[in-house]
Formats: sequence, structure tokens, C-alpha cells
Amino acid sequence: MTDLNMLVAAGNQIVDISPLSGMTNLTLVDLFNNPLNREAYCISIPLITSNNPGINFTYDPNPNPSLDCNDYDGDGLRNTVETNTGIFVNEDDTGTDLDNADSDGDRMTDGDSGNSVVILNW
Ligand SMILES: [Ca+2]
Ligand SMILES: [Ca+2]
Ligand SMILES: [Ca+2]
Repeated sequence: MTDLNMLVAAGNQIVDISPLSGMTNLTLVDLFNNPLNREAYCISIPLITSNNPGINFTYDPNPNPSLDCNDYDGDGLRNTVETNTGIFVNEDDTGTDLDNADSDGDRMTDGDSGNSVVILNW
């Protein structure tokens, strides 16, 4: 698949386009009218665009324009520190859920300085 040049897949049910991220010979990719996931918009599309200069690349606008690619749940903690282990180690490994702004359900967001994210109730 590494020598793929053109992919016309409009109107399908494609969600994950991460397999395209490592390709460097793409000239035309049409993904219009596919339910692409947020990783597609936040990770794959920027990678494909930078790996394939001059690509003719079409896709729908991000359905969630307020999405912060570095903080999916908007709780103030970056995705990279929300490790979803349920165990707080330190500020770089908070154990919280990157899809839940209040992982422990105490009504304070994970990024709130008063929030105690030590033990989560699973
Ligand atoms: Ca977050
Ligand atoms: Ca969170
Ligand atoms: Ca909380």
C-alpha cells in the first residue's frame, strides 16, 4: 500500500484514516462524506497534508469545530497526561480519562486545582 497515489473513497463509512498517515506518494485523496473520527482531524489529516506536499485532499469540515486537539474533553489537562489508569502519579501521568472532564465524578473537572484525582471509582 505504500505506493498508493490516489484514493477516491467519498460517501463511504470510513472513520479511521491512520493507515494513510505514513504514506508519502499521495496525489489525490477524496474522503468527502465519511464520518471521520477526531483522530483523523487532529492527527491523520495534518500528517497526510505535511507528508504529501501538493496533495489534492478533500474531506468534510470538522463536525466539532470547538474541539481542542490537545485537550479532547476540555478539562484543562492535555490528552498526553490523561493516562486513564485510574491512578494519579504526577502532573504528567494523572490517571484520568481523556474523554471525561470529571473522571472521578466529584463535579470538579480533572484540571481543577481542587480536584483530588487520587483514586477513581471504577
Ligand atoms: Ca483533557
Ligand atoms: Ca479528563
Ligand atoms: Ca473530578
